[in-house]
This record gives sequence, C-alpha cells and structure tokens, in this order.
Amino acid sequence: MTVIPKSHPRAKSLLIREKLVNGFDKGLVAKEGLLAQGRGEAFDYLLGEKTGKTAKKAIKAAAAQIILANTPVISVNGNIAALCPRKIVKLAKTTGAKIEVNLFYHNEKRKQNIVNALKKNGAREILGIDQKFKAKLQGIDSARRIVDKNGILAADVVVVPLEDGDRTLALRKSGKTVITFDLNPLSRTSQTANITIVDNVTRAIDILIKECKKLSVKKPSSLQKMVDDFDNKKNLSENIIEIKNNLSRRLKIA
Ligand code: PTJ
Repeated sequence: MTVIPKSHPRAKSLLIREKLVNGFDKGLVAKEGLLAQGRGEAFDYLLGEKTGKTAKKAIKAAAAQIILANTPVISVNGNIAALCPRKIVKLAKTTGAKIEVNLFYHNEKRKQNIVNALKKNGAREILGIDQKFKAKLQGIDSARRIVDKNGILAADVVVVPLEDGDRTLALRKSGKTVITFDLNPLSRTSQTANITIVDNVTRAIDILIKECKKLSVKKPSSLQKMVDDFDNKKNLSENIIEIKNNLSRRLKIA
C-alpha cells in the first residue's frame, strides 16, 4: 500500500483514491470503478472538495425520507464497498434499512467478496446473493436488473450511491423513491433521482448518519414536510451555481 504523507496538499483525495486501488486489489472494485472514481475526483475538485449548502439540504431531505420509509434498501456496488463499508453498515443499522449488493459489471466472485467485506464491517444480513430470491426489475437490460425480491424489488425507498444512469429511471418507473450520492450534478442519475446528494460519498455519509439520528425523534408529519419542501431539480441548479461561484473565487485568487 502506498503511504500518502499527511502533509501532502491533496492527501485526503489521494487517500480516497488509495481505498479504491486497495479495493480493486482485493477483488471488490471493477476496473471500470477506477475510472468512475477519476470522474468523481474531477467533479469534487470543481466543488472545492467540501460539502456545500445544497448537499446539506439534500442530506436533510434524504434523512427524512429514509426514516419515513417502510422498507428502505441501500444498494451497494464495488466502489461503495471499497470506499465506506463500515459507514454503510452504520447507516443501515441506524435506519433499519436492508443492504443489497447489486452490480453493474456482473461478477459472482466480486459479489461474494463484497458480501464478505460488509460482514467484516458488522453487517449481518446482506441481500442480492441468494439465487432463491432472484427477481427482475422491469425496464432495464443491464445486470442491475437482477434484484432480490425481498430487497430492492419490495423496497419503497432505495439508496443508490454512485449509480450509472438507467436503473434510477427503472426504479422510479416502478414507483420507488430514489436517493443517490453523485458528484456529477448533470449525470442522468442525478437528474432522475428524487433526492441527489452532490457530494463525495465519503464525506456525505457521516452527515447523513448524524442527520438520521437527529431526525428520528421528529413527527412523521414534520418529516413529510421536509421531503415535500425539497425540490431536487432546483437544488441541482443551485449546486451548479455553487460550482460556478467556487470557480470564480479560484480565478480571483489565482
Ligand atoms: O461495482 P459495479 O459493477 O456495480 O460498478 C460500479 C460503477 C461505479 C463502476 C458503475 O456504477 C459505473 O460505471 O458508474 P458511472 O456510470 O461511472 O457513474 C458513477 C457516478 O458516480 C459518476 O457520476 C461519478 O461522478 C460519481 N462518483 C464517483 N466517485 C464518487 C462519485 N460520487 C460520489 N462520491 C464518490 N466518491
């Protein structure tokens, strides 16, 4: 493992990159997952590598929506398993959500490695590997169509961090509420989800867990109001303005 000096000006970003590379070496991450990480890094740079106001707003709405859910499910792919397995387990335990492994680049061995990594980090039940419960999500042709009938298929709210386009639409069409983490505010997933957290999942997930704990004592009616008051399209537009303002500030400093 490469040692990243703490004094390096980009140490945080390099450490996240190392997690992905280690995840790849351990058979958790698809080759393509390394490219996805690179794309994310570029957008994170534009965001100023911090959790902005719009991300905080989306996190609040997401927390309210997860608490209100009857059958929430967190979908885990290779990148998430490498980046924040412990936090995913913590989010699931805090909210009562189920965890399901669902891959775009289908590979049974990698699926099993991801299950093992999640179990090592405290997960008990993980859906998405038992052939008995295999079901098909309509409206999608990629490997992501294979879901668990007691998990994503039955869910009312699905959290899909670092997603690739068409599943979000298929989930929405089947009546589910979709929450995503995506550093690219213009991606199809970002634009199609009900709630998009435009932030690095490694930063935002801690805030989401805290927010879920904080909001768990609130009345359902006030949680519902938080969800109803949130406008994803508007928030994404404001996020792009945040990026623009960040770049303008950088130009002035340079
Ligand atoms: O493990 P698999 O087979 O399910 O494959 C997972 C990947 C991520 C490879 C697959 O879903 C994929 O190809 O995704 P895309 O289409 O590259 O989209 C990933 C999105 O996540 C992009 O919009 C990236 O900007 C964004 N992203 C990358 N890293 C992060 C991120 N968003 C939040 N936090 C990150 N750390």
